[in-house]
Formats: sequence, structure tokens, C-alpha cells
Amino acid sequence: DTPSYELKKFQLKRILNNNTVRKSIALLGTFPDLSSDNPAIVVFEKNAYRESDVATDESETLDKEAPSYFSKDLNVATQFINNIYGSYQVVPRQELCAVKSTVIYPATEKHIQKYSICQKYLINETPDLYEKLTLPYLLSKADQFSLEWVYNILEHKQETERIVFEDKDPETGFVLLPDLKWDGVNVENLYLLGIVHQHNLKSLRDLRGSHLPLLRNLRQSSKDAIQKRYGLNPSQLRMYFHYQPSFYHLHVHINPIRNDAPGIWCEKSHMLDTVINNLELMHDYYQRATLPFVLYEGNKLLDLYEEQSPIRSTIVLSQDKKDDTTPSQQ
Ligand code: M7G
Repeated sequence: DTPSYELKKFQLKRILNNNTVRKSIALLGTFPDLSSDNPAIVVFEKNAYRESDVATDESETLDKEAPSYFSKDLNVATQFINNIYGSYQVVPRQELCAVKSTVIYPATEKHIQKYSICQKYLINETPDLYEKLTLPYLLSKADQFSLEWVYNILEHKQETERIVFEDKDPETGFVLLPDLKWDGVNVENLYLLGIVHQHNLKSLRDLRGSHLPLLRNLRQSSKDAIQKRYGLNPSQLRMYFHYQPSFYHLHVHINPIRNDAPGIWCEKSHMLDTVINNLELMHDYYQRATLPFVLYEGNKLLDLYEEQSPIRSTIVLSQDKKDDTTPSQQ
């Protein structure tokens, strides 16, 4: 597939987010060459170090073919040397400077929101609030991300050659493949997605005891496939669901526990093992549980929850009360 745009011709309008820890930057702009001025999002992320890239092979050092930092191509600029301490800016050979890039084009308002820094609030979603507010909101297609990419994967229309494992059973089957966030190269930061074949499961909330065979299969078959393909010990993998997810077709996130993968925040993640255990103990656990989740400024659902009880204004109100007795500072 060739995209309609040329990445080189991207024109920046605004920086949405610049994460200095992750070394990633999210940009909003356009491709002026195209007739429409639809917004585009470009995300650049510096790749993690591959252990093989720092290898030094004594017999062939300095001119072997495989790219290594320690080769004659390493450009070294000294910043300072102080006693036993040296500080340098080094530019390794070209192949080692690749930057992982993700483009979303055309991007919707919701994508722009998702990639922007903004205020976040934690909501406690009771089953009643789920039925009354969340469910109608997530069923309103206009406010949701399209699931087209998920169906393309399940129907073998896109990313087919990337599939690591597939179980085609319509009830208990799933597709295992690399997540968009993974560079696909570095096993140290492996990130796979297990997408279930069943179409009627939106999220964790829909899970019942009857889905245990699906969840157990997802857990075991993924572990087996990952061990076979990547040589990773099943006890070193974390498998979890996001609540709320961005995409309402049930999928599990899988990455190695020693790596701080993007999106492992505790307020959003539910370990597959815990989910299975909860359902074993209580078949309707997720129909009865209050589930916390995070809402972003700009999301309509935040306004709907705010109508039920104050969210944005709670801190300000208690501050106002205190200020009643003291003269204003401003
Ligand atoms: P989520 O929990 O619904 O949302 O996970 P999150 O993005 O807030 O975590 C969806 C997962 O699907 C994310 O980890 C995405 O990186 C991944 N993903 C999204 N898209 C659009 C694609 C895609 O087109 N292909 C693949 N392979 N993964 C994707």
C-alpha cells in the first residue's frame, strides 16, 4: 500500500505533545500538496537501544557489516573532560539513527485530543453509570474511533504478513500481532496485541464467566506463540486490558515486564490473570463492579459525568470555602 501523502512534505501547524522521557514528539499539521487540508498527526519516537547494536566483536572490530555504535563511522565530539569523567555527543552510523514514525491521516478531532497534553480526571463508573452514560456514548459512532483497522486485521486485509499467531475459532479464537507502537525489531520492547475474533465484546465490561475459555486460550496460546517466536519466558510477560480502551473491540496488550511499555498506567490497566480470576470467583463480576477510568478534557463524556456530580470544579469549590474567611490574595 502506498499512502496518499509524502511524509517529507509535512507542514507543521502545532506541537501537540513533547515527551522528553519517552523521547517522542506528536505533531499536528497538513500535507499541502494534497487538495484537501485535512489535519495530519505525525509522531516521532526515538528507538530503544538494541543490545546487538552495542556488540563489539574482537576479531572483526571497526569494519564489520552489521551496524554497531563502536565502528569507525562513529563521529565523536568532545564536550568536556574533567578528571575521570568525559562527556561527548556522538553521531553513530546512519542505520542506527532511524526514528520510529507514526502518521494518522486524515486525523479526527478525537485523535488530536488523544495525542495532546490536557487535564485528566478519574471517574468511578458504577454499573448504573455505565448503562446510563458510558454505554450510550460509546455506541454513538460519531464520537468513537473507527474499528476499520481491527476488522482489516481479522479479515486478513491488512497487516497479514505481520500475524504472529492465529486461532480461527469464532468463539475462542484471536489474532496475535505486533502493536502499532512496536518498532517490530527490538525484542526488549516487544509489544503485541491479541485481538479476539468475537465481534460482540466491546471491553472488559462485557466479560462474563462464559468467556473464560476465550480468555484462558488467549493467555496460554499467546504465551506459547511468543516463547516459540521470540524466545521469551512466559513468566516475563505482562498481559492486560485497558479500561476504557480507545477501541471498543476486545483486545489484550502484551509486553515484557522488564520494559516500561507506553500505556501501562495502573489507572488504565487490568491484568488478564486478575480478570480471569475475578470471573472464576464471580461470573458476573464486571456487570457488578465499579470500575475507575480516566477522562480527558475535551471528551464529551466528561461533560456528561460532570452533570451527575462536580468533577472539574471540586478542588476550586473547597478552595473558595477557605477563601471566605481570608481576604483575596489576587
Ligand atoms: P487501546 O487500549 O484500545 O487504546 O489499545 P490505547 O491506544 O489508548 O492504548 C489499542 C492498541 O491498538 C494500542 O496499543 C495501539 O497502539 C494499537 N493500534 C492502533 N491502531 C490504529 C493499530 C493498527 O492499525 N495496527 C496495529 N497493529 N495496532 C494498532
